[in-house]
Amino acid sequence: MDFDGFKKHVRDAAEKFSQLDKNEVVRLISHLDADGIAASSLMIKLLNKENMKYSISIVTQLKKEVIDTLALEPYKYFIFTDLGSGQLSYLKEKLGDKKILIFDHHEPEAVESQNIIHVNPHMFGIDGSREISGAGVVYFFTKAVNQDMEKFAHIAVIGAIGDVQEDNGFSKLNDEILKDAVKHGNMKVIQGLRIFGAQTRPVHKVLEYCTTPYIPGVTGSESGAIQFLQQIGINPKRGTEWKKIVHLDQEEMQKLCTGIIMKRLGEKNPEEILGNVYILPNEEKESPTRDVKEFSTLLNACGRMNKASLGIGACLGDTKTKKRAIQSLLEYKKEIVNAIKWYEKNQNSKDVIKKDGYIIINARDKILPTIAGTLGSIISRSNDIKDGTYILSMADLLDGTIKASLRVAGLNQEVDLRATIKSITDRIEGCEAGGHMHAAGAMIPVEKEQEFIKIANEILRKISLEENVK
Ligand SMILES: [Mn+2]
Repeated sequence: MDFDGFKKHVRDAAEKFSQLDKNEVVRLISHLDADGIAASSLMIKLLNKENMKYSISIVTQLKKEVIDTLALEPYKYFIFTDLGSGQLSYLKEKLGDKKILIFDHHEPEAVESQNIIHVNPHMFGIDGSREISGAGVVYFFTKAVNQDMEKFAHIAVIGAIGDVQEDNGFSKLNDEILKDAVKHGNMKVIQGLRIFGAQTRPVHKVLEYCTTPYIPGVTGSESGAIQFLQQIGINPKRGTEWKKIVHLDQEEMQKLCTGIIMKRLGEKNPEEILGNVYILPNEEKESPTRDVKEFSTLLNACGRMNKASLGIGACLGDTKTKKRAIQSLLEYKKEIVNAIKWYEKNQNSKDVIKKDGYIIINARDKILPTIAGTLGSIISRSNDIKDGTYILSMADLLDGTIKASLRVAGLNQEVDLRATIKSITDRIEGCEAGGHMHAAGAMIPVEKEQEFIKIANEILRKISLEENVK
């Protein structure tokens, strides 16, 4: 891993950026997830500082059609953040006469990119899936242009956590960013319970929903969680209200940590639940923007509710926008509840194929396409689903394509979901597959819907039969 080479490359890119004509409007395109929103926020901050104007779009995927549309636009400068490296050749083909800047951490396409300012850790043997996020790449670049950007390092940490790059600490590049954030007083790392929702959810709910790590007898059971709290001597309520983790005093916190570890004694690393917790100390207490993990969830929700701009505003610290972003988090949760209700009501209809070993759900326009994967994940965690069951969920996008997501039930399943969904899409023309081992997805032209379901049926049946034999 050539960290020095990467840094030098970043400085070169900054140098070239400084030579751009400040009177040109920059066209900025970023990815829809938390990291992409964080990345674009940092870029916007820099463009503001440099007195440059911009026009921004946030997209789920940099599909060919998106690039085709961009090619028709009058802009001279195009900046891509948290995406673009995988589309180098098509970008060159369509936007070849424009100035292109790409700041990404996804595996790049293996083509020459001389005319493109392309910054990607993979070019220096640095693993972009673990070592640095899209927001992190943008952070190093913006800091090289303007040292003052160091004050916004915490935004890059939110991006890295959104992309699940934290594993009870960070590796080199992300760690450097974290140190900058701490130095400027915008982030605090404390030792505590590494479970989601400490600032915002009742303690018993946090425990009930805690799947990583798993707490035997508590995870998945509300009554189990309440009983557990009573057993270890914690009153789950204060007055008429449920207590949150942030309400616990030191003694209660100690009881809770010990209690969870005791419950987990039979598991691999019973103490895994303790460790680094990342706090944004300048954010209000009990707000979903105080805990970095919750903040990244907030950004994700904004993106999925088609309100990425609110997420950007929240990153940039605009108080009013932050309130609206939190509002869309609530709407997002409502959409998820609606999706679950739809599934429960329709699970025996023709829209759901339920077989031994797999479930195929075609929600069409009944659920938000951006939460099809989330619905699949929730179903995969429900108690009445056997471990190893595949869940394929589909919903219609507005542009004549269908978004499909593949998940599998049970923790530690040794499966490669990306390979599985690819084996389906490879047999159908015009389909694109993506994702990784534990969560994968595909885009299918609407006219191939039935063909996709038929082949998915075949392949998932075959895989589940093979796994039953093992
Ligand atoms: Mn990313």
